[in-house]
Amino acid sequence: MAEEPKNEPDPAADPGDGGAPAGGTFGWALLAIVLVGAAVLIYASGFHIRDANRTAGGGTSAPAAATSAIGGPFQLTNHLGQAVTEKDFMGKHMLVFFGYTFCPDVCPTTLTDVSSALDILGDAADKITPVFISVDPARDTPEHLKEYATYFHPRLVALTGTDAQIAAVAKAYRVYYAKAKQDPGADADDYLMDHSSVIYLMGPDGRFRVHFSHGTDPKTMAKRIRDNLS
Ligand SMILES: [Cu+2]
Repeated sequence: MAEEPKNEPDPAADPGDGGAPAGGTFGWALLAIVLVGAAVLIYASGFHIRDANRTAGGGTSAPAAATSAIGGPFQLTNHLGQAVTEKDFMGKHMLVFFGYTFCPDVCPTTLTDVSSALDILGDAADKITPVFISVDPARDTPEHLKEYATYFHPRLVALTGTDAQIAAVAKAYRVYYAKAKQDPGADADDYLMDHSSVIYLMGPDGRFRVHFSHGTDPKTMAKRIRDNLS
């Protein structure tokens, strides 16, 4: 009854078993491992690119860790010259966009798209306040914003403030802005602003819901907004 198979050497594990054939097998195995590794890398990088595109362009909810801190308290002045805070916008969704009225392309396009999306939403658009926050308070006075707002949407609220107030709200929304380099001979008042072009949908509680990148078509925007209305 005594069995001692465990003590027997396993022939399959014998490394001295035939040089050339074993080396060939090992070579193919190595190649397979390399190929699988490459496939994994390609897949991983492809996924990363796709994910980055989605975050940048699709209007999908961004990862909670990156977005939970978007938004917050602010003190600004609206286009009627009234002081407002984030509390004045609670109870409705805010569709927030940062820009400036002298912007030659991005801002007018975005505001047109936002207005179109609200039109597509019909009655549901009443639950949303479109908000334009200036990153160029030096030129965007309330009077100037009032005139500008009427070009786009009758309910568009345009906000400006002191340099410090604008810096604070931009930081809260993680928006970048800076005066672009001027041409050497240009007027002091003749300048462009670089700025983030993300549109944020905030909930009636003031919390971030989804964002849209510049160029999101109004239909897509309207659908995503509708999905996020509470
Ligand atoms: Cu702009």
